[in-house]
Amino acid sequence: MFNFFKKNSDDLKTVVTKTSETLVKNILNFVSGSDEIDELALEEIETNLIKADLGVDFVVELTDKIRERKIKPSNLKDFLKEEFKTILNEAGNSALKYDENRLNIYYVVGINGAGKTTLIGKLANKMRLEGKKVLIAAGDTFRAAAEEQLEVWAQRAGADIVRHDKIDSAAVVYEAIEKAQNENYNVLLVDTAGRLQNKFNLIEELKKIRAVTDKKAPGCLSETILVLDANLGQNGISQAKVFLESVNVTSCAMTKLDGTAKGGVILGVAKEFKLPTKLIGVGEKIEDIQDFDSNAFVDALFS
Ligand SMILES: Nc1nc2c(ncn2[C@@H]2O[C@H](COP(=O)(O)OP(=O)(O)OP(=O)(O)O)[C@@H](O)[C@H]2O)c(=O)[nH]1
Ligand SMILES: [Mg+2]
Repeated sequence: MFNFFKKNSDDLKTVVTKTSETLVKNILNFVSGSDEIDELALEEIETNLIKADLGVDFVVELTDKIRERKIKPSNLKDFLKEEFKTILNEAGNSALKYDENRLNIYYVVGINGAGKTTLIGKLANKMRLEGKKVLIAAGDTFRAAAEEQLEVWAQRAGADIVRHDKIDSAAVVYEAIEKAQNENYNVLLVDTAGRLQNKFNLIEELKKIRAVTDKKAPGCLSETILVLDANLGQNGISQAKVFLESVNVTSCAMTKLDGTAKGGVILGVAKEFKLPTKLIGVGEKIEDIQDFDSNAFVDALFS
């Protein structure tokens, strides 16, 4: 039953169907039947790759290579596949960092509505099924009803939660770390506020949480996970820049990959920020989370 999350490659193929059309199929169809890739075809390739949210710089780099190396239509598929795998692997291709001999703290950050709280619920459930003892800190003390929403997820996942209405998030995290240490939890997941109306306050709050963690549980911060909504594509990246620039983000969770044509943004994030995607959200249910496997992702795009 613990393989319940290891969706097979057919499922991943279904998830990336639309992305695959924009990113790969349209391009390959356009050049098929030609002997060479001329300027018109290159323009078409460029337009499609930009539409697929790869990021302009990366797209220009790819089309330059196609031109310089005189890639033939029959070799375009292998060329793109290789390039995509290289970019993803350069950013890193590993699971979330986890040390079984200590408490593992994960901060979950990102803009409003990206899917942070949902991801925490799914991740708590996944980790519980892996046999880990999981505590959640309700660090979003800002948005009304945020803590109730998190509590529902915690119950579903069989995880415990530390929450306090209306006190500051660093105080919640302080109390959660104390509980986690006293009661030997393996994992502490920290939900955070996503509001961007006041960037300064948001970042100050995250820095305070960080200071509390470094003092009370030095060396225990395993990952700072940036949650991005795949539907926002490149826009999501620009909105999340505030996090990339001011807190030490170590990995990305790409949510709402189900049904979007903008899944190419995973490549954009890898290219622009050398940020590995380690988790993907593929639906609204608790089991709709997968470890990201870059080779399987690229294979699914081209299958
Ligand atoms: N289809 C789909 N929907 C998702 C996924 N992840 C989250 N959602 C939906 O996205 C919406 C926002 O999710 P939340 O988890 O509340 O987002 P948040 O980042 O915590 O939002 P704030 O607390 O307001 O900053 C909810 O309706 C979720 O059901 C996913 O992988 N697929
Ligand atoms: Mg939330």
